[in-house]
Amino acid sequence: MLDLTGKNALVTGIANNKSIAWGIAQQLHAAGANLGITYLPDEKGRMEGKVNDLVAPLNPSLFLPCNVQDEAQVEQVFSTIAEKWGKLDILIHCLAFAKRDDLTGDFSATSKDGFQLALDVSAYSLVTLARGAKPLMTDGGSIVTLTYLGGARVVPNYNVMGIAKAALEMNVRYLAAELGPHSIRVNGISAGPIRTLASSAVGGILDMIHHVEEVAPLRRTVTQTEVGNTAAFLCSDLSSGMTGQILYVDSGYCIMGM
Ligand code: 0WE
Repeated sequence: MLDLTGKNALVTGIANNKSIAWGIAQQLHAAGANLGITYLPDEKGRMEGKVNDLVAPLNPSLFLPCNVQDEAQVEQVFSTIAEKWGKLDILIHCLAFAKRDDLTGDFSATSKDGFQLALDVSAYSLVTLARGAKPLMTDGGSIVTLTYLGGARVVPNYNVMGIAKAALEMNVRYLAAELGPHSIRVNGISAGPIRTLASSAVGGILDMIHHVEEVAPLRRTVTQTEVGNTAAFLCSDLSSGMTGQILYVDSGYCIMGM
């Protein structure tokens, strides 16, 4: 059975109870993992309070600020893990950001700073976190990131995020090749569209969801829990032979041509 008891898992990307990272954290907890949670700090500490209240039932043994654009904060996260846990087994990367203006209109209008911001937060951050995790994954480990079909095919308006996800998916493969000899596996989950804080800010997300409900083989969208269960599988020994893969958890949508 799927058993993560005795495993230390760091989960990034929880913003609220709709976050995919929240679905993952709950399933890792249900499988017995010991959790560390990071949140994106803001000036007023509102995010810290909200996320802290949300995750309290999962009894995280670490709760830390982590803005991936600030390498000093990332170093602080891993030095705390080294001190408090001694080793890390699981790293969940569920982070993305692009400017709203860059998620609509002409892709060719994407500015250099908008492009760099999206790739920095959404793709380079996996490299930063993997570098920090590597020396702590002394018993081997599993790194899981979240991607989307728009990184492999053209999805209207996904624009610069598509390029960021393409880079992220290639990061998965290069990291898997480097870390495999250390028994660290790196995989991605390509989730179908889900209503979250990020996706709800995007115009037309409801139309996309209705489209999936009409054409995907399962005739419905996927849930945060389903993505969480796949993440738990990728973190467990049940997937011990898999690395460098992108798993589609999308009701089968991506197999369709029409
Ligand atoms: O990866 C994502 C969300 C990415 C995202 C969303 C936002 C909205 C608010 C990144 N940055 C921002 N920045 C903001 O200011 N998804 C897979 C969800 C998503 O986003 C889309 C989608 C889908 C699906 C954007 C356009 C078209 C489809």
